[in-house]
Amino acid sequence: MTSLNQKLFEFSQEYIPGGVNSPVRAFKSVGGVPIFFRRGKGAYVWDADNNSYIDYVGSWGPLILGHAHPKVIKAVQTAVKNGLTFGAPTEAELEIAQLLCTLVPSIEQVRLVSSGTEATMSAIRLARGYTGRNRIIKFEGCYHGHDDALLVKAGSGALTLGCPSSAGVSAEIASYTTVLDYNDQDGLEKIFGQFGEEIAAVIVEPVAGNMNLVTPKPGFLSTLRELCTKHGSVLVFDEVMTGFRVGLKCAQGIYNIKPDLTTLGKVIGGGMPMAAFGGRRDIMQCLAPIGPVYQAGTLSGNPIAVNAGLATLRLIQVSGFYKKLATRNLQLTEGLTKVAKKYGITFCAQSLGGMFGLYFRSNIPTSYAEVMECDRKSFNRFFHAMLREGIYFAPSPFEAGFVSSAHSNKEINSTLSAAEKVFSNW
Ligand code: KE4
Repeated sequence: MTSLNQKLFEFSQEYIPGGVNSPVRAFKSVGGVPIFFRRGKGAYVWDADNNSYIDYVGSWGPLILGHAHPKVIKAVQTAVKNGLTFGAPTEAELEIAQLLCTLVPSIEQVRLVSSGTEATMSAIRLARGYTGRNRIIKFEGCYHGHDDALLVKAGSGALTLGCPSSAGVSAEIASYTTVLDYNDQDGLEKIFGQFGEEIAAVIVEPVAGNMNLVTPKPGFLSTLRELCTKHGSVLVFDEVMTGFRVGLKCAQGIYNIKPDLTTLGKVIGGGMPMAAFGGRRDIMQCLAPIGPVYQAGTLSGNPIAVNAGLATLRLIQVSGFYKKLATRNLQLTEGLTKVAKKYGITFCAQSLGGMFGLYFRSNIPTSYAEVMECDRKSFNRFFHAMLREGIYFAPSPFEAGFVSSAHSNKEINSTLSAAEKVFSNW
């Protein structure tokens, strides 16, 4: 019997390319029919056929408090009564700007936008405007949204679909983007030796989450910082995913590296369309209307999104929030690793704050090349088997996973029981 989900997907392909509004949702790499969700509450989501799942995607990172947190919902309900948008300054924008500048030490000034892509696109333009240079450095497997200059050997959906360098990006634009290997310190030193004074910016995910989870090797980020300082290049930490996900001071606080610019998104909007870029005052002062670098947005700083973000940012500051999140996350990754080992399955996992990586390989990957050695068939088999048990992981081997404060012992234990059943029948 065709499920409602299947009917909806067939129908949606009539009106939406691939039936989805973002490629990574299409289940292309895992196969099968994407799930149409109707409702979410806490750690759970329900699909169109009313099947429930424990959700480890959390809308790709924003839902650090879980779905429909009462205090976030209340903040949105209160805000909408006063109108949806003004296209003019509001006090809420000032409050969240002040809060972001307080929580993230490297951010002296910040500009709000509506998506992570807007944040990274604007940060790159700002770095080019500030330095008067064109060349940017990015890393293979890192994804920074779909701006032309950054869709070169990108991760996430681009990698999932096997088109890391998209059609439609002109060769001229791509020629200013140099791609290096993540964690390749020697490659960094070489490229700066060659082009140092031409490099406007280096943009990096300080913890990579778009080629699955890959953490920086000791020295990688500090070498980046030293070389950018030496050559007058802008160091951009793309913390759209890691911002307030890996800790209250973001990845830059964990690794104690101060970037020149930081991009944020996901968690800061609490599930609503909101992102931001910010950093050194002297760089941010180059932005219109006071500087020559133009950047704008009709719904930038939208009061509904800002209030959802403020409610979220207040709750993650509660003492012990990240300790509990990391403990829960570790319980999941250590538990999965233990069960896989019990049945002799080549599998490993790691966690950092509220994000995790699952890998069908014998040890934790530290580079794009090592991620590509993961057994994708096993991942796909695991993904669908766990889905049948009511556990929803990211539908791609090139995505990180996320736990929320709504994931309790109950959800972790249910997940590990499901994994026991799946791996025992491997
Ligand atoms: P958005 O434009 O999708 O809001 O943000 C782009 C972006 C920028 N930087 C980083 C580090 C990101 O992870 C993202 C977006 N992440 C993907 C998931 N890995 C979004 C999911 C999707 O494309 O549908």
